[in-house]
Amino acid sequence: MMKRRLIAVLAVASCTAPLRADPPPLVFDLNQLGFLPDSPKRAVFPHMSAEPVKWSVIDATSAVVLSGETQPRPKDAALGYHPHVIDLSALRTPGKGYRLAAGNSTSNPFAISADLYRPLAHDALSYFYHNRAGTPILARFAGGERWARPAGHPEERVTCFAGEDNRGNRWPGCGYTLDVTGGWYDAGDHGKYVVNGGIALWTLLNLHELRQARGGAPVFADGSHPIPEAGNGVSDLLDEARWEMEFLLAMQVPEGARLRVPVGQKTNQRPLVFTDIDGGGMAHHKIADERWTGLPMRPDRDPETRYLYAPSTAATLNLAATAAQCARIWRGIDAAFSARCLEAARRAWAAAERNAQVYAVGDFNGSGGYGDSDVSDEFFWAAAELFATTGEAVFEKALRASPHFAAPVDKEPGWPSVAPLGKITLALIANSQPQKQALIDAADRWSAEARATTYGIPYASDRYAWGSNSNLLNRAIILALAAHWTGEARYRGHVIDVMDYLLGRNPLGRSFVSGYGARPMRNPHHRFWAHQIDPAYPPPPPGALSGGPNNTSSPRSDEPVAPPKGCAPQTCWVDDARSFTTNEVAINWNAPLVWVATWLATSPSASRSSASPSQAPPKS
Ligand code: 9MR
Repeated sequence: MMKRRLIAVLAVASCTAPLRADPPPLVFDLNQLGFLPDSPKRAVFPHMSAEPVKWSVIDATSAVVLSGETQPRPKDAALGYHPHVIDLSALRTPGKGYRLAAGNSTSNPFAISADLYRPLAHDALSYFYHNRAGTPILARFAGGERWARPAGHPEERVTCFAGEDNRGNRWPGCGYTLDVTGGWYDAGDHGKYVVNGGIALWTLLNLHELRQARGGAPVFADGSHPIPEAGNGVSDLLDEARWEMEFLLAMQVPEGARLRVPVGQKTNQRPLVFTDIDGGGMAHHKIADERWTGLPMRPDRDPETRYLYAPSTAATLNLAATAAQCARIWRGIDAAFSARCLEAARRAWAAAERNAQVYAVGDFNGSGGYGDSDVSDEFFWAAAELFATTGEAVFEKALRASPHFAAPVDKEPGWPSVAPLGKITLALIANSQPQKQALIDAADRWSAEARATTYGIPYASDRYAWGSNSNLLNRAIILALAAHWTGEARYRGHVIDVMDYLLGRNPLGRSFVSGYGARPMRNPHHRFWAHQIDPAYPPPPPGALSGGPNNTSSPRSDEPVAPPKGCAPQTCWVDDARSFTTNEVAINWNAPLVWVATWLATSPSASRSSASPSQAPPKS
């Protein structure tokens, strides 16, 4: 890790361009896009006084269309002010150029529109095209020349890392090479990780499956979205997802391969003991650079040698789960691909059962760890997907034997905690009432949290972890599913609370999504969208989500720029490419943004209820 950060600091120090100044603060914290006509609409007005304040909404002609008084909440100790809630839900007439006014303050213009989230759904999905490895990124799909680039890592034929890691453990390598060209880059770095690829891919595929369950035409119908495969007769969402699925399949260890890996060891201790295993069917944990590169770095210029790293049980189960999901989705679309997925999923499951304790350990230089010492949830998730696809008793038995089967959903999904993904699949595909109920119960708890928080979000904890914005979105997915199953509007209201928060109703008054809102995130930690570091590089395209506030693992000693010490939890964020703990972007964070934005663009309560995001939006 250290190396990457040092190089990044040097790159910054040698750069003469001024860092882009933040736009001036807004006085109202509100969704900077605006609101859906039929949704709850709330803004927060930070104020030192506890007395209510009169407010009004004016339209584009400056006519007052709504007015009222703020609802002051008790002073928030960490923020140091009274958050005054402004409820403008009665404003329903579609239009642009509305402004909120109170005292001497006037907000930026916002819209009331049923189409509010349609462009965001597309741009958030485009994130994945932009981050494809192994193929040139073409201007006509990327929204302009500045985001075009040559293929990164176009011929990724690689073998396993052999040699010493940072702790002096000697890794033995493997006797083969794999062609793992393609897939998506994980985040700001150029690593490709099966564990994180798994949840990101599952999330996009689940969006497709939810639409199937609702009985509508596919979301992102063929030809509606700017990617090279548009027009091939398959939904563009599935085309994008397949780009990653093919990569995950390529990460599978060849049949019969013997490997020496650490078994049963959960930490990077020294010495690691290597055991000979039949690794056939497992999935390599990652393919990544041997050493960290700095910012900026166009992927085709990456000078580092890339290696496969040892397989892990968690990666193998990510492959089993997503390949099983693939098998049922592509059954009627491409039978050969579906069969290939199912065969890979079965082999991966068998390999994980045979090698149930191969944890991702090893202290390597050029990539993140994605280490997880509890794979019981990965076993549950994979069994759920295999059961939903095959209906076979062996998978049902594995499910019922899992501690996760009857457990409540006590946490939103995330790359280390995937049990909820299995529960969602069992509820949605296998129509399991108990699993549905467990998810609805979680939605109820988060709904209660929303009522208790200053900014009205379904997340009451003061702990904002690395990628906290995705934790909120992953809760929003479950809240949306609860709305789908119960028809109760309040769940949808909390989904909107999450989007309101991400797009400006937060104590920073910032939108965490590039290109969206009056004060969007501009300077992500990303090796190509590195305009802040080097003006020859592009800014982020619209639709990329920042990881968000982090007060649990930020700042790090190797982080050149970080949020101020003692920051209030929701303000521990800085729009700076050098703050990788708060302002990185990643596939597992953008995937739930696609899910939620698409759901809001197409969900039944929206007035354009049957609409799919069908027209590609104009690119900025
Ligand atoms: O998202 C990951 C977060 O949950 C971890 O706390 C963090 C530190 O291990 O790593 C994050 O994942 C990074 C990965 O290791 C490498 N690519 C960039 C990812 C996002 O920052």
